[in-house]
Amino acid sequence: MAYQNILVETRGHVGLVTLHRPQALNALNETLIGELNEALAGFESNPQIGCTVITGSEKAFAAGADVKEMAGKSYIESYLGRFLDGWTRISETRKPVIAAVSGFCLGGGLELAMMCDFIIASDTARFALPEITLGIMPGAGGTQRLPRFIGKAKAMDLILTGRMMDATEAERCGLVARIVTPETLLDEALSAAAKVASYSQPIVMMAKETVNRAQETSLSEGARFERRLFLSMFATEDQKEGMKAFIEKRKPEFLNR
Ligand code: DAK
Repeated sequence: MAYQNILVETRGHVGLVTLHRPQALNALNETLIGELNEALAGFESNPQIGCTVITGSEKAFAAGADVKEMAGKSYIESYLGRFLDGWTRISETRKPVIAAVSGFCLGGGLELAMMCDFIIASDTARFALPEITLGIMPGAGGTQRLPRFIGKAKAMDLILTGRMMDATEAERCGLVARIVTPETLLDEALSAAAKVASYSQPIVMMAKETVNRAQETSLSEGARFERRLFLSMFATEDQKEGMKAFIEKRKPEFLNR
């Protein structure tokens, strides 16, 4: 499948999507989001793929939604045309997705990164939700996800001032899982993804679903959900294989069932 705004490849059991609109710092237009959804759907339905990495260029993961595409829209045109509806599908993926971020990660770019399961950043990464400077506020989950990552005080600071945060601050406050050098960013992300993909796919998917529950429910409901899925894992061959392999001091061979 030939895409205009992204590059798609597989590396072993890992899917790799590179955002590729260099002339616009990977600004996320409707076509790009549609292509990204299509690529992710392809990886979701491919049993060979266990994890996906989304990355951008060294200068920009993505500088936000495409302001030039948004600028002239009317309310009624956007509402009737379901403008920007495609964005939510990214957060509905069941297999894990890792964001590998270098350079600018702004607005919708940061919202996209936060829809991934975790962010690995290079030390050049810069994060912001600068929508306020454009006379709007974040609209792809930023006002909801950012406080869950970094707490209300810092989220308010970023959303109301529009300021940029560097990688060190982003890691310190819990937005970013790891910081690496720009040269090693892709390798680190691909090797983390390969590790995830080496485990039992259904178990990984259940673990992802369960951690995401923590964001959406009370502690007791979340723990109950965890218990149910945990016990259901004993109905899989992979649980038997994983534990048997440990006892026999060998590498497990997971069959994804
Ligand atoms: N949109 C369109 N074009 C962009 C862009 C963007 N977000 N960011 C950069 N570009 C373009 C620039 O216009 C420029 O194009 P030409 O002038 O060469 O044609 C080219 O990329 C290079 O950018 P600069 O010349 O500005 O490069 P600099 O290094 O000087 O500055 C910068 C880099 C990242 C600081 C600057 O480009 C910048 O401030 N960019 C805009 C950042 C921004 O405001 N981002 C937030 C956009 S609003 C929703 C979903 C998503 C959203 C909302 C709702 N729903 C699902 C409802 C998201 C909204 C947003 O992200």
